[in-house]
Amino acid sequence: MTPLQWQESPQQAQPPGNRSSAVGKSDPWFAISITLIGLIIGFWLGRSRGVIRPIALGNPPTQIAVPVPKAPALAKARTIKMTAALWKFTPNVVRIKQGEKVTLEITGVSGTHGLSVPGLGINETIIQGNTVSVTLPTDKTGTFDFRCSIQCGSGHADMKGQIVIET
Ligand SMILES: [Cu+2]
Repeated sequence: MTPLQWQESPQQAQPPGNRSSAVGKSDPWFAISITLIGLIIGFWLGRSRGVIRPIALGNPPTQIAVPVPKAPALAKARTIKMTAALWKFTPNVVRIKQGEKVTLEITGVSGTHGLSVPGLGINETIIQGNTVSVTLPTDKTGTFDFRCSIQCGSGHADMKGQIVIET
């Protein structure tokens, strides 16, 4: 047949109103079905790609310990300067706290001396013009005598003092 002979089929000829009312009855169910299918597919895809994860019941998260900050006074290192001269250590009494980080800096002013602290395992030689640094162990408390350990002349026996470590 020729294009001119073409006729609308009865269904196509129906007025739009009739058609929409016929489809309108099934519309809510169709929408609900599509929505449900969409949700199921979406959920399944999410699970399979790890986007949705089941709630972990057995394994608590790994705990990472945060270091406990020390008291500021103890955490900060302290340097105590001392001089060794003929014939005295200055200062000759050093007071520090248990656990404190202390470096003793001894400078030789005159003569050659030795700083010996038997109770703390320290014995250093201090030559005139030089500076020696010693880290003091502060884990135990007490009064630790020190003395010059090198024969330095007539006042050698006077060269003594104490390191006092307090709680
Ligand atoms: Cu001496």
